Amino acid sequence: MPLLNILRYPDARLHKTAAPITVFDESLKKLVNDMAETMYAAPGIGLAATQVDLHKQVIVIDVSERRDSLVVLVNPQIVDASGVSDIEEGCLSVPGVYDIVQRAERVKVRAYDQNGNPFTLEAQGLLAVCIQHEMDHLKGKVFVEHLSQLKQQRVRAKLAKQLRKSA
Ligand code: K1U
Ligand code: ZN
Repeated sequence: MPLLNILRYPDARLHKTAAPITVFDESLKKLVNDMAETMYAAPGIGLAATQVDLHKQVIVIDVSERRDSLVVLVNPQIVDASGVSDIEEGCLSVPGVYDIVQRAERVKVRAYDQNGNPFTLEAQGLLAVCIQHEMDHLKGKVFVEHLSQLKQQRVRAKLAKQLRKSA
């Protein structure tokens, strides 16, 4: 199975808003499998459908050390959030850039799995931060857009340099 192509910041398609899933069918299960495979291969701890140019509310996450605890979030909604976390983030769409973003330390999320079963997940620490990071992708927001204008300019310059080197 070929891996999905991950869009690179500042691609405008990363700013599209994802639509909710209305039909839980085989094509959704295939998308989830392909996204999980792409995330594990990258390697990453999360991936939002927006990053592979599919503008649907689908997220895969695995923050476990053994890489055996896949979390699938379809149409996720944060229903409660508390505390403050300042974990350093990275992004498969912004390679080589890491920075701290202030987010909630704990979140309660309602979502569906790939079979259409609703569930509630209470998360904290890295999982909570990753959920918020991936849900930002579904809203068309990339983590560097939480940083100061100066830092964003530096990120754009760094990525432009990377692009020139690889050309
Ligand atoms: O959204 C993405 O691009 C995935 C991103 C998720 C994320 C990382 C850190 C904090 C918040 C959200 C990544 O997975 S970046 C790569 C990464 O963090 C990692 C890769 C391999 C092993 C461990 C971590
Ligand atoms: Zn990301």
